[in-house]
Amino acid sequence: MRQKRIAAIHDISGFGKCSLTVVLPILSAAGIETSVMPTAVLSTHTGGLGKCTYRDLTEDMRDYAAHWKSLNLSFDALYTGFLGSAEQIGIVSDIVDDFRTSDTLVMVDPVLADNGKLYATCTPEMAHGMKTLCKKADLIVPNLTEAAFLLGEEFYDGPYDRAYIEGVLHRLSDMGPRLVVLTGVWFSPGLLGAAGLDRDTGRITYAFSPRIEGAYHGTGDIFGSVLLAGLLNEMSLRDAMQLAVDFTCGSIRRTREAGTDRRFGVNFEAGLPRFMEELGLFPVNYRVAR
Ligand code: PXL
Repeated sequence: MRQKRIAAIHDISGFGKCSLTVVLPILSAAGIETSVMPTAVLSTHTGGLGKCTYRDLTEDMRDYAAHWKSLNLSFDALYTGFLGSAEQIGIVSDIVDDFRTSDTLVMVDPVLADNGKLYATCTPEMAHGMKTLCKKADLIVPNLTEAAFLLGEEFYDGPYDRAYIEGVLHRLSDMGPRLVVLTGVWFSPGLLGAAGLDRDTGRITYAFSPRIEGAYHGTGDIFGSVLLAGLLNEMSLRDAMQLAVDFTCGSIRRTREAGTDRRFGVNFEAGLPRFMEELGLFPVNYRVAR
């Protein structure tokens, strides 16, 4: 089997386990060659660890992509996440146009906000620009706060009902993406998970696992990486969603049991052997060339 290759366009936050420091290990463990285009370099994420350094790499990105283009590189997926400036949205949009083929899965995680609030570095201009990027995507993976920003609707905290969630899925898909996976979905207090719409089949599916209290950093990036790993390993949308929900929930459970500071990110590393086994890659069927 040919090894798949993706380009991951996210920031590097040195400490705190989110963006490229989780995307890269998870996709590599899934046997996927992962090229990275850092959008910014920070000492930590922006979620409550004090004043972080912030090196915006907007100026490098066009040349970076032009170099890749000169090497004739092709990608099975382009996976974008946290962007460092409003200008980067247009640059990433051009990169999508340059590298997309009929076989490329363009996955946009519109990293903007959580729990009803924009992240510290995200401006309303970025929220607006992110809409245009989402229009180009095959798959978007917003949480419910991001969905509200994209749709220009009021965010409200759950519990949600199916009519609301399914309406949001359809309204987001009407913007352009064929596949929409919404995170942070709950109908009753004990279960938390994701809802997905495949517009080609019209099917809506759900994946849940037991809710563990508390907001942990980087879990959206972990969810997105596992989802993409599942899809590129030929799983159905539903199975990839369940894999991603279970992996994320396991990472949070381990971290809560260890009593780790929530801002430090979650222990996803201990879940990697089982994850590889579920993808059929470990221990006996390692399909990627040894
Ligand atoms: O996980 C999303 C994310 C990515 N990158 C940076 C962040 C955050 C969320 O706070 O601050 C720098």
